[in-house]
Amino acid sequence: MKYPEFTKQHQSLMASNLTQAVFTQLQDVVTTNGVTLNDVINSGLLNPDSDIGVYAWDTESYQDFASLFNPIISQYHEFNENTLHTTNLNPDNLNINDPDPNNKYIVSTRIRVGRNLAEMPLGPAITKAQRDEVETQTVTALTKMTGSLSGQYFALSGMSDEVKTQLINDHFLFKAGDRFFEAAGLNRDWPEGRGIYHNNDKTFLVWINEEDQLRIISMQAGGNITEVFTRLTTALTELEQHLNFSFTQRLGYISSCPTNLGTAMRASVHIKLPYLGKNMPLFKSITKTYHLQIRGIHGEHSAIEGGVYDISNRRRLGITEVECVQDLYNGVLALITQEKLLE
Ligand code: ADP
Ligand code: CIR
Repeated sequence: MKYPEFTKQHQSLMASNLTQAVFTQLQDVVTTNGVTLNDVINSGLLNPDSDIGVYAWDTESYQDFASLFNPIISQYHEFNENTLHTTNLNPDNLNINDPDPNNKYIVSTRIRVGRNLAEMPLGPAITKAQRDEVETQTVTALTKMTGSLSGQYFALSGMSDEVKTQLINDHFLFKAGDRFFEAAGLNRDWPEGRGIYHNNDKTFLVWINEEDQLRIISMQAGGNITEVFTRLTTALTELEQHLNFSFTQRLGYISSCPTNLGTAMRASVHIKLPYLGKNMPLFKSITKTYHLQIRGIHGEHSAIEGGVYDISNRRRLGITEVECVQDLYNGVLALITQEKLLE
C-alpha cells in the first residue's frame, strides 16, 4: 500500500491526521480479524467530503491503529486522553425544566445510544453468520421487554416498500444505500440480518445491524427531554440483563464510528428556528459554544426543510450520559432565547 493521494477536497480528520509518519508506522498492521489500515480509512478515501473518514472494523482497530484513531477521538470529542470515561444514567441528576412550555419550537425529542455485542467484530468486519446471530440474540432479548416497552420485531427483508417508506418518512427507520457505510463494508448482505423493533406507540425502538449492531432509541412528540431519557435508561437496564455490550474503561461503549464512542448517545430535538436560520453565523456560534451539532430533518447528510433543524449533542466520550443530555438542554434554551429576540 502506498501513501494515499489526498486531494484538496479531502478535509476529514483522517486526512489531516494520517501523516507520512503515522502511515509508515501503521501500513503493515493487521488486527486479529484481518483488518488493515486500508480498510479503516477506505470510507474517507472514497468519500472526500467525509468529516471524520475512518471506521473501526473491530474493537482491536482502536488499539492497533491508535496513532491514527487517538488524535481523531480527542479532536472530535474534545477528549483529554488521560480522562477515564464514566457512566451516569440517573435521570434524577438532570437539571432540566420544560425548555418550551408552549410547544412553540420543539417538534419532537429523540435520544439514542449505539451498542455492539462484546464477543463480535463490529459491523464492517462481521460475517453474515455472525450478523444473523446478533439479530437472533437481540430479538430474543427484546421479546423479554415488559410493560410499555414490549413490542414486535420487523425484519427489513420481509417488509413491503410502502411500509418501509412510511417508517423512514416518519423518522423511525434508517435508510438504505449510505455511501460512507458502503465504503466501510457496512452494507454487505443488505438487507439480511437488519430490522427494527418497536413498541406500539413507536416511542421505544431498536435498529438491528445498521451502523452499530444495536441502536436503542427513545422518542416522542414535544420537548419532554426527561421523559425520553427516563424511558431509554429503563430500557437499557432491562436489555443489559440479557446482552453483553462491548465496553472499555478508556473508550466507553465501543462503536464503529469514533464519533459514537463513550456514551454512544445522541440526544436531539427537531426544532423550529426560522429566524436564527436566516443568520447562520449567529446560529453556528451558539451551537459551537454549547457543543451542539446541526443536522437536516431526515438525519445525517440530509437537507434542512421548513426552518426545522435537528440539533444534538456533539460530544459523547469523556462526559456522562446525563452531561450529554444537559449539553442539549442548555444549548436548546440558548437557541430559543435567541430566536425570541429575533422574532
Ligand atoms: P442517528 O441519530 O442514529 O445518528 P440520523 O442522524 O441518521 O442517525 O437520524 C436517524 C433518524 O432519526 C432520522 O430519520 C432522523 O430524522 C430521526 N431523528 C433524529 N432526531 C429526531 C428527533 N428529535 N425527532 C424525530 N426524529 C428524529
Ligand atoms: C464522515 O466521516 O463524515 C461520515 N463517516 C460520518 C461521520 C459521523 N458523523 C458526524 O460526526 N457528523
